Amino acid sequence: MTAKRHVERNGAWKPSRFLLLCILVSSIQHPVSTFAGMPQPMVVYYGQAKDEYGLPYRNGADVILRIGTNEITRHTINGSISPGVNFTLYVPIDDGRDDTRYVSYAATTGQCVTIVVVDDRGERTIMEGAAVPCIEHPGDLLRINVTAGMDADMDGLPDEWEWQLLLWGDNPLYHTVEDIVGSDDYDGDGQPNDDEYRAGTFAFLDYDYFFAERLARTANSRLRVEFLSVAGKVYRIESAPFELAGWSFAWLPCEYALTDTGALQTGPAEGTGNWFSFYVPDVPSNHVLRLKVE
Ligand SMILES: [Ca+2]
Ligand SMILES: [Ca+2]
Ligand SMILES: [Ca+2]
Repeated sequence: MTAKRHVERNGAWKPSRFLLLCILVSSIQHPVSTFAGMPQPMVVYYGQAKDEYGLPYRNGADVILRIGTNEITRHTINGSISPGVNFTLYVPIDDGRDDTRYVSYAATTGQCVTIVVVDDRGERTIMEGAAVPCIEHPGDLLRINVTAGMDADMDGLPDEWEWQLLLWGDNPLYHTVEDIVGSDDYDGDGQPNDDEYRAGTFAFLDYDYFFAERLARTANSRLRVEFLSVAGKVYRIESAPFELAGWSFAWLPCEYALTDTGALQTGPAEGTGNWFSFYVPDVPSNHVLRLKVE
């Protein structure tokens, strides 16, 4: 018997036993709601952690996320998860309906977090500390690349990397970290300091810079583009119609394979620390290629 039929027969609404049973069962199914918050979709911080020289960690480091002094979660780096991503930090989110969390280490929206790296030299603060986003919405995926270095002169280059130029280079014009500027070309090899930092080449050696060292047609009629890669760095190859006017190119990802007969793919590839080749099929005439590193 439903509540509606009960009203029709007696003229006044009375809860039926069935309805009472439903209310009772409902309260039994969710007893936790009156004692603690409810879980919401996790927030995920992910990205690439690099050392003070801009080299992606391959192993031997933990990325830790804290709220205040409480550790919420950590990721022990063991290679890459995908090109350019070597950590994910899953943050459990509580709906914050009261002061009791559904798990003790759950966060709530509006809280801000800190990220640190622990490597073989201990705990390291990250250069991007002020850029780490706070928790705003359950289920957010938040990309943040982190660098375990210092940047006292706030030029985006780790000071440790800049000191390397001063210690190993011989350019008499530079004496302090403040003298090193990203847009300058310390070693005069044609590539600015910040490009060499990004590529992982030595910005104090004029014979070390990022370029395709070999271009060759293969037995399978593909174009082999070979370069010296840095482990963990992300590489892309793109093509565009050659336009003389304005030298503006409409770059698009280029199909490539990792061997001469391998399956074609697009998207990023991750460096190995050794010689690396893109095998590009059928480059249309009047097209140009470019090789990128992040
Ligand atoms: Ca700096
Ligand atoms: Ca240079
Ligand atoms: Ca160089």
